[in-house]
Amino acid sequence: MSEVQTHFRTCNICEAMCGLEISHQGGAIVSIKPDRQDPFSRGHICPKAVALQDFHADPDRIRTPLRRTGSGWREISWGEAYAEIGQRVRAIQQQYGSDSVGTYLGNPNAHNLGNAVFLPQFQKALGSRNRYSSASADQLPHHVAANYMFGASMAIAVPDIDRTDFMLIIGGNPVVSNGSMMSGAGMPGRIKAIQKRGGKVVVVDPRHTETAKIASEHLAIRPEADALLLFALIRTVIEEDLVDFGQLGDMVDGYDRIAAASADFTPERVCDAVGISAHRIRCLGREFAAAPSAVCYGRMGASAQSFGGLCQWLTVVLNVVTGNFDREGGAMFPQPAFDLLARVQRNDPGARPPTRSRVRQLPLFSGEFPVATLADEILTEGPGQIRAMFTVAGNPVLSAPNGDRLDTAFAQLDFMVSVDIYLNETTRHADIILPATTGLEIAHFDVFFNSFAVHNTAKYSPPLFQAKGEQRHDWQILKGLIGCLTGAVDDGTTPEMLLDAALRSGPYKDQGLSLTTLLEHPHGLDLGPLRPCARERVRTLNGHIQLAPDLYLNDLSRLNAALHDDAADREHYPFKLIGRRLVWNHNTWTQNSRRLLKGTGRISVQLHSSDASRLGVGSGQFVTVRSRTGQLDIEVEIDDDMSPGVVSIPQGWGHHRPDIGMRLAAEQPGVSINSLTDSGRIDPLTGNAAFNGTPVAISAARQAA
Ligand SMILES: Nc1nc2c(c(=O)[nH]1)N[C@H]1C(S)=C(S)[C@@H](COP(=O)(O)OP(=O)(O)OC[C@H]3O[C@@H](n4cnc5c(=O)[nH]c(N)nc54)[C@H](O)[C@@H]3O)O[C@H]1N2
Ligand SMILES: Nc1nc2c(c(=O)[nH]1)N[C@H]1C(S)=C(S)[C@@H](COP(=O)(O)OP(=O)(O)OC[C@H]3O[C@@H](n4cnc5c(=O)[nH]c(N)nc54)[C@H](O)[C@@H]3O)O[C@H]1N2
Ligand code: SF4
Ligand SMILES: [Mo]
Repeated sequence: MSEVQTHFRTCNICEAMCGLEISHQGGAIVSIKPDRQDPFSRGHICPKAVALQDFHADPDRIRTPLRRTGSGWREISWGEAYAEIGQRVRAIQQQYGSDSVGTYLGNPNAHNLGNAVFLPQFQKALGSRNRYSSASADQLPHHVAANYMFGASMAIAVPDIDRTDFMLIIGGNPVVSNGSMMSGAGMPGRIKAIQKRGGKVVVVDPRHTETAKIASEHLAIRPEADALLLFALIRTVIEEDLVDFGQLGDMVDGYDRIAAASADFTPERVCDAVGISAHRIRCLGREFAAAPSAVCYGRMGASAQSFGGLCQWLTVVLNVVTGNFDREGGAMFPQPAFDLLARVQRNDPGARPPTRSRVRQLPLFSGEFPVATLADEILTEGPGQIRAMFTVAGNPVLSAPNGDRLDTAFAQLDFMVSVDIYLNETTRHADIILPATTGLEIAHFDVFFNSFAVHNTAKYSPPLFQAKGEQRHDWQILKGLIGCLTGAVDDGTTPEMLLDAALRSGPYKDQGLSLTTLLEHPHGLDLGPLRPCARERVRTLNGHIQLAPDLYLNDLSRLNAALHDDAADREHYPFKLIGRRLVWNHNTWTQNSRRLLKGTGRISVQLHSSDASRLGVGSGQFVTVRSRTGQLDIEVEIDDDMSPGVVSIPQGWGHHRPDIGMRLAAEQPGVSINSLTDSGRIDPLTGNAAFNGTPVAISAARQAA
């Protein structure tokens, strides 16, 4: 019997970047524990990390390239796969143009070093402007605000959570999600620490969430009213003479336009629509401005909604006008070792209006169109129609708004290729599925999430296990695809080479940081707390923060209209649907692990007891939930954590289709919230999906439990 060995690595599942200490013996896992010496995660993990071994050993993982046949799937060689892909894709592009082949990139790409560095080359080789990703179902409004206000979409300021005295969390549930656009492990401890040092945490959320339960105060807001609240807070700060730019006084443009625009959104005017009293809003504005340091942070509830763009813009404005931007305890720019801003030139993003999509004229940001219009681009005939697709690490049939329509659209494509680890709701439509490695089988360095991290660190983890069967690394597959599309010969570049080059030219080059240094520090390297650096990182033409870009001011008439309830909508769809995340699953793909499935419990619609009694339904009973575009049956869970009139369904579920290859997941399929969400509901400013606030009707269902 071989000896027990120890391996240190970073968990690649979510943004928290937890350090793991893995004991293994003879190719089998003995234990997966937190790495207490990891300078970033400091001994934190969640239940999902332990499941990394399940994904590695999972017999349902795809191990060989698969070709769809009339009756099922046939294993093929890589040579055969690439030959067919090259020939079919080139033929389609020749006949219908480069844009006739679309791409969709899902969330795991952001956690994968090889994909981060080789996807741009793949996109270039394909040469299509029809690019889509999960970003437009998620954090796109953050990037648009960063681009228009700071000149670079990756210039994201994050809460300095470990030093702040006042944290205002709008539409985020870090106790369950482990933090997002605010990467940092052990969020519950960090939130409690704010209160222990005499500070305050206020959570604004229509649900009394797990985070609200450990916060100092919870304000139950009406769904999608956050931009109104934010404006009223800013208005309070202005009216009560509390504006203070701190160290940034000479680098802020547009304040007068903010002052003028905010006049329409006083606490007294917005309070009914927001559902929080004018008095409470004013007090909150004063408290925020008076705190020694404070930070406002908005996440999915404030992004994936009809005013996501305005919310993320106003969040920055509130931080700036109270002197809480680029200072300790406020919102700060991380300085990652692999610096994605390194090559961004000074520019003026507002100089030209964004390119628009073919069918719905939705904006192109960061080189992508909104996923909410992907089905339209496939189903609507005419020049420029998408006829073939590549999906890489994405499952939009379950994750995109009105995923059922995308299910129909994918079925009609001439050709589709998926790079994935499972045969699932999306990849089942592919003609060819290419099997990727993941988790314990890959090298890891977080290119993206170190750019959103609450503390600067760097860590590289080599693969622990070899790929099984014919599996290849995503980056090797991408290189193979580039080869078959262009005929280019592989130049031998590896992700490690590109990482090393980035480290050697990055912000820590003077300290001699390189891949070699990281290899010498298997627990990771501490690069220090966040420090003020806006003057180095802002990329606008004059180097100033742009507080009032036209893009946002032009959207304010829409916000004004939101002060009045849509009575017609309310009559047919009396409830507002919001999403929720569960501790034991990550989006749609971790459900094929027995231990995670067991921990999950029931997939239910949560509703307030007053709503349940009005509907005459009890916990455990099934109801039919209907939206303008879909319906589903789901079990009721009466829960007074919900605001009356607001109901919640978890995201990431619905593995019920008989022809998927995730056999465990199919045992407890749940339903997909995105059978209800409407791809017509977007934030028109950014094109981001507006999942939250979807109007729904509920009635008792016939189906038995
Ligand atoms: N209603 C509603 N919808 C939502 C959300 C919500 O809150 N509410 N949240 C949205 C958010 S924030 C996100 S990020 C999106 C996620 O949307 P997606 O990214 O489309 O969904 P995932 O479940 O993350 O899909 C991951 C896919 O990658 C595969 N995979 C996993 N690891 C690897 C790997 O290493 N390599 C490869 N090649 N494939 C891999 C999985 O099998 C799966 O097919 O969902 C969005 N959808
Ligand atoms: N366990 C687990 N962790 C995850 C994931 C997972 O699937 N499972 N997914 C990961 C991903 S991809 C992401 S992007 C992050 C997301 O991280 P978070 O944004 O922290 O997670 P969510 O649970 O989506 O939190 C959104 C919150 O917004 C609230 N909300 C809904 N509508 C509104 C509204 O109109 N206004 C306000 N103020 N609040 C509203 C919801 O009640 C919810 O509490 O989580 C990551 N972490
Ligand atoms: S919190 Fe995220 S990174 Fe940490 S162990 Fe859990 S899934 Fe992995
Ligand atoms: Mo996400």
